[in-house]
Amino acid sequence: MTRVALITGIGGQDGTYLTELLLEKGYEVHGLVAPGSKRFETPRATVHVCDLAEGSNLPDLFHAVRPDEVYHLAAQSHVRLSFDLPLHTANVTGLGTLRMLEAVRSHRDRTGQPTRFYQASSSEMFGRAEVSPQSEETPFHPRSPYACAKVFAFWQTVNYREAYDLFCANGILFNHESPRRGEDFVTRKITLAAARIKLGLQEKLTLGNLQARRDWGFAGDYVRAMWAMLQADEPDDFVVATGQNHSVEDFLNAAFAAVDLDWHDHVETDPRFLRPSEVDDLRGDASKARRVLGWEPTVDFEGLARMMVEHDLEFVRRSK
Ligand code: G4F
Repeated sequence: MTRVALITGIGGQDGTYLTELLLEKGYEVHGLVAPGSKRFETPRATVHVCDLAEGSNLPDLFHAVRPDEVYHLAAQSHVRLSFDLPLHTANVTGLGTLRMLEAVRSHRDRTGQPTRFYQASSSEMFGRAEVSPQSEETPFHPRSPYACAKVFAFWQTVNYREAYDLFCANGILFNHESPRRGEDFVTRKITLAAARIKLGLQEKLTLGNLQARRDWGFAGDYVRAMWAMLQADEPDDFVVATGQNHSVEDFLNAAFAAVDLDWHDHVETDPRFLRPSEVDDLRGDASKARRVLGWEPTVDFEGLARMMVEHDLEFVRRSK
């Protein structure tokens, strides 16, 4: 029997990598996109429109799609923006997850279909963590409206598992990047700028906090962990991370070195890009995912920066 997957946020970085992985594995893939969002075209997945800020068509969508697995990736996922739009973020990122969980529960109760649910939880939930590296045992201390909404969604996911005996798993993913990363996130902002500066199309790059440290991995690796979580014998929560962290400054070094430039000649900082409360230092301990899921990352920090810069050089040349 062909398995059916439903991916919310199918047009985003993770949604596109996950779609490719599931199609390779022979799934029938459906996706949800927000109304008015850039159309995600793929001949091999069926795309439906759904506004997770209200979710009124979710029961009909579940009835039509009958998903075996749901990957809930959609969110207002930009941390800085969540300070400007806290209510919107709470609604889409927090309550949107609850709307999905309710759809899974009522679909199971109506049809008997035991849909498995993956929640895209985030390392941002650790926020001002007092221990390093952070694991599934580390207490949360969220530092943004986005992270607070993700903590709400995390516990709702655990509660639906415990209260209704649903297969619900949280993937606590540390930062994961790729050439498909949105241009507002710091890694892609840097690699695009390095490419444009190299090609003489830009002079300066303006950033915020260069000292923040993140555990950056490759998104293509991380979607394999999402899939593995829904194939496990028991539903559970897993940290997904490389175990190494670096500062924004380290990423600048790696990206600009890949085009033989010195970032000090091109980068300036502006308080506009600072956050009212910052997460200074995150590093994940993914030993449980390695042990239980057999998951391993394949791309290291330098490899990731090089992959993104090489892509962006070509991308900028083509779009000149
Ligand atoms: O790239 P960022 O915006 O990612 P952040 O805030 O760590 O969140 C990302 O990863 C999370 C974990 O997977 C996700 F949950 C979340 O949805 C998102 O995908 O910022 C990284 C760091 C921050 O400390 C920020 O202050 O870079 C610093 N930074 C410095 N200058 C900047 C900039 N970030 C952005 N976006 N833009 C800047 O100019």
